[in-house]
Amino acid sequence: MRPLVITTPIYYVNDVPHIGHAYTTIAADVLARHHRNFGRTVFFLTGTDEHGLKVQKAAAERGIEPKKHCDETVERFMSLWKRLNISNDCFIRTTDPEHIRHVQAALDDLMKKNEIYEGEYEGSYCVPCEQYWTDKDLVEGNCPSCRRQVVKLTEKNYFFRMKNRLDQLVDKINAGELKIIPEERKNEVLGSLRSPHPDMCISRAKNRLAWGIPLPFDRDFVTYVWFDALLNYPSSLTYAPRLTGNRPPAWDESEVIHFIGKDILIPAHSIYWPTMLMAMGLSLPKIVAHGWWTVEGQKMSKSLGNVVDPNEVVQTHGVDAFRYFLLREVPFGLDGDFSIASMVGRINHDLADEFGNLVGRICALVRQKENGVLNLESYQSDSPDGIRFKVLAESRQATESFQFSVALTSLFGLFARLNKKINDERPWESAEDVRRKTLATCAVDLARGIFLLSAYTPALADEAVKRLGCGEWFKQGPKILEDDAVKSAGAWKVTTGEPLVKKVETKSEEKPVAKATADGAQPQGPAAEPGGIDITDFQKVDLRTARILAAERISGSDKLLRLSVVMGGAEEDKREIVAGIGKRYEPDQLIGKTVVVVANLKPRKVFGVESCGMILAAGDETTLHVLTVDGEIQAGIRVK
Ligand code: ME8
Repeated sequence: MRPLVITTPIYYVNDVPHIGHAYTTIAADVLARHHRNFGRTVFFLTGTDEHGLKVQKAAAERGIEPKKHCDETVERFMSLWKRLNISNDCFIRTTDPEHIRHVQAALDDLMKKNEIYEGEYEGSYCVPCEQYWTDKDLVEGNCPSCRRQVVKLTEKNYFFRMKNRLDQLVDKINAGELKIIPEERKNEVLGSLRSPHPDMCISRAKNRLAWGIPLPFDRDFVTYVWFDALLNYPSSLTYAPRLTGNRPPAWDESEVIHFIGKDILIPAHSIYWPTMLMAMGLSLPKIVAHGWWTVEGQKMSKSLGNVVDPNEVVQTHGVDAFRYFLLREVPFGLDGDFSIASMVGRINHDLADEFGNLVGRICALVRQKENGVLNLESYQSDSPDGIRFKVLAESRQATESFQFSVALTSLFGLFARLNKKINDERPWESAEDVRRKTLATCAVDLARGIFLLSAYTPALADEAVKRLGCGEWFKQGPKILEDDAVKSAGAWKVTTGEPLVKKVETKSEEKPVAKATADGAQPQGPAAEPGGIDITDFQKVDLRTARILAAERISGSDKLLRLSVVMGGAEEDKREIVAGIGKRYEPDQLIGKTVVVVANLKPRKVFGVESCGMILAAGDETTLHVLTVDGEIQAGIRVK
């Protein structure tokens, strides 16, 4: 069977990784682990996209070199993937010297083949933002970022001959040579290909954007970031051995699967990338585009302050609960909504009650009734619920066709059936031969389920295997799924102990929260919570540093000020907050201050102005002081 190359997008190094990035990477990891478990050679790539204007600007704001900025921010991704148990074979950064050389060699080669030509680019340019925008990006004819007027500019640039390949691309999609999954996304791509697409402009003038890969044939230009970034997929295969010591397979002899979110399917992965591959004479991949996560019904955004940091989620609920939840909750391909309450539901019901409890009760019964050693000779392979083989095969098939939630549903269906079998057959009081049959059959089938589950929740699966004492048997790999594998299973020495999966206390969430009083004002003082609140309650409040850029009085009110604050480097990090501090502060006194805001309050209208957050202050209307921070600190940093 051909080796498998599995990739994630290479994420923008400037971003703070959130559940969206974690989702794609975990899904890719599950597929990689699954195929490795079944003996297939897998090479799994992830990394960061480090060139471009945003990085250049962020570094300039910090007064450091872009590469140094990237070296610092890339750590967020590297450490998160370690923490989430991601088994990538290589981590590529587009600033790796080998990648830069690879991109330049590809450009040279395409230039020689006349796939790249010099032409004129005409576009709408925003002078303050130093950025070209397409007509469809413009907002009422203005720059979508700063809303100022754009100017029409025409300048020399280099283009990749993409247009002429589009008919061929449609044929290849229809023939299944380029696979786009799921089907609806494939149809969207075909729909988009019915409209004209111009050749791709692959250069950016260096005097405006210096932080990029210089074009080898014209040093006044750097490479367009998407052209550079997409090439990471084959380029990293060429130098992975230096990074990791692992020898990757060659592109053309592998099956390549790109996991991406639906945001970067059209045009980047479904039009630019396959036409680039065609021009380079490389084979076409499979593209799997998943849906979009929102948080408690809202789009995740820094300005709404609702970006979920996976580090915080796993700190409280554990890595495997997070991995399980993301892939179980939403059919892959569809959009999903993240909430801690739904995750807790899954932990308590699926992981603790269904799975952890099954492992725990089998081990406890074996300890009580069999002196802790499970003899497998009584395994009943012809048991009426031999349906298990069908379930295991279905689950395997679902994982391999990217239907992760279906795969988990069938596995947990098997666990539920085994729990029911124990309830029905009552091994704690049945005759010895019956009891042994029940326990051996349930334990073996549970272990087979764990084999398939291990790609999803590797640490939990390892612990369950230890408890069941079947580690040696597991070393046979997928053979254990075969009917007669029990013959070689030996005897298992079980271990009992703490529950395998601890349930999450939900009492505090069920308690009524403090209600608004009749006149709409919030009650004074903290909500009654005997014994104090839990740390998770505190973590629900997203406190961030924010810098006040502008302040003005709201006419008609003597205490309300309208503040424009910034909480990061991007335009979307700006927001407006209405604060009742006008009796104590003049607007001018506030400009430039770094304050602390509650960033995840639902926006609400105050005096006709939408207020997105609340500034923390101590004291009453006339004596109050806004909370500031000790020393210099960036805006947008979480206050803990
Ligand atoms: O686009 N829901 O990088 P990026 C689900 N550098 N997935 C999400 C998500 C959400 N709310 N938010 C982000 C780039 N993602 C380019 C890629 S590849 C050659 C270059 C995930 O940091 C999803 O996989 O913006 C999406 O496609 C990706 O992060 C975008 O990451």
